[in-house]
Amino acid sequence: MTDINSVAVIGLGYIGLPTAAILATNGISVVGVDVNQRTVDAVNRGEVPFVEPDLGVHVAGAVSQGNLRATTETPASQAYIVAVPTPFLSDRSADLSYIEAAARGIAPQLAGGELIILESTSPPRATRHLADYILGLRPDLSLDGSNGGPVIHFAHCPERVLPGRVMIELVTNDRIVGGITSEAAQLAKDLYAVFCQGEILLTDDVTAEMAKLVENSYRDVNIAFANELSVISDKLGIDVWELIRLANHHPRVNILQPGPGVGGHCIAVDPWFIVAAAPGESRLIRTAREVNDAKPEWVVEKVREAALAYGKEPKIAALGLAFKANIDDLRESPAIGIAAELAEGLPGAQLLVAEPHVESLPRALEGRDNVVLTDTADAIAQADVVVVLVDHDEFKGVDPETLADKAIIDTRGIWRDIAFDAATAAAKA
Ligand code: SAJ
Repeated sequence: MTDINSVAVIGLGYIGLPTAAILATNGISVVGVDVNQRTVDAVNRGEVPFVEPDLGVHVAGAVSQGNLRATTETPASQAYIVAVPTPFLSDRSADLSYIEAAARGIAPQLAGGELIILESTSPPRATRHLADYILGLRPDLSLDGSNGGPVIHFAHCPERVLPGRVMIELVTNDRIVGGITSEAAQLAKDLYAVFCQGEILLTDDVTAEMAKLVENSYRDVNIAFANELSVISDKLGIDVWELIRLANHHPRVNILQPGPGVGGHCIAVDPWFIVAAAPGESRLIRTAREVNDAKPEWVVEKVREAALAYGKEPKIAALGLAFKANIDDLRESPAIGIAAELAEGLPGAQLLVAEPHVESLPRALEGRDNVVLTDTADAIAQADVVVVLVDHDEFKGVDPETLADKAIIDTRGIWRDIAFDAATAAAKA
């Protein structure tokens, strides 16, 4: 049982807002804080400023119950959850300026006894940096009472929810809670137990920070393995999807799926925080990042080869812009870079982009004479070359007959059977 009944959540983005809403619907009095007035206004109307299944119902319910409100000013509270962005800087180390800005809002409100939880994905020792920063602003406070003043508790509790399943995974996932002190870890555990039905595992702050980074690096390294296999298979003239399917019949082998590269704001970013913390030792993690980052260029080359076979003015259908299937999230999506490079680097080429989850082209593609956003059937009908960049369900349902006579570059393996049938038919003819 927690004694905390008021929480301020700093940062109302993809993680902060769901966390604020789930605490509020479980009876905690929550104030959400964001620098963006439009986000604050939307939340106060009970609305959600981005797409995430079931979040709208939670926010609307919590606001109408009176347990959730939003503001631009950090209020006094018994606990603070910091869920602000930690992008990387040009040298790929983490930019902690948003965490520091949150700390400047919290520091004047502290009276002693409060719990401050960092949820943002963070490089090793970021929680200590946050603690040092706040205690630097408030030398009357301390971690352990050693200066005779009141104590403040600091913990790291990384989020691990999958976009698209956030409201389910917030409740069902296990959580790692790392405290600078064991008392801080226990206080944070008791607070998360208000809504979390998974196991809540206690550790120290730096191990918790690394656990989050390691989870995403594990995935990055394994996707890099699949991407490397796809390039090797192409060279050897074999089907990588069949290769992986067969190898995965082994009881201890589970290879992931290749794609056009790795997107999203987590897996393509977090491994760099480990590399920055231990550059000489992070050889595999760095190489995996490089392999995945090189994949879009390889795809561009494949499309270029196919397009050049059609003469000077090829029409290319690019299917999908999102960073993964069935979502509208374009952040760090390799598909956008590939489409932009095709539009720019192939003289005379026309690009027909189909992305059923967006209504307009992103900035990297808009305003170009040779790029149009259209529907899937039209893009395919007009194209000489079709490149699949995202495995949206809509693309899986395409009529194979509409693909006859087109060159197909399927980076997600969704049309394996179509390609196989076409090859069989050609062999029989
Ligand atoms: N991808 C592949 N092949 C695969 C699996 C994924 O190419 O076999 C690509 C996807 O197409 C996408 C990228 O990887 O471009 C990332 O997609 P994802 O679904 O694997 O992960 P994210 O980025 O949506 O969410 C991850 C999750 N982390 C792990 O699964 C270890 C999530 O649990 C984290 O909370 C989230 O990062 C985060 O916020 O850190």
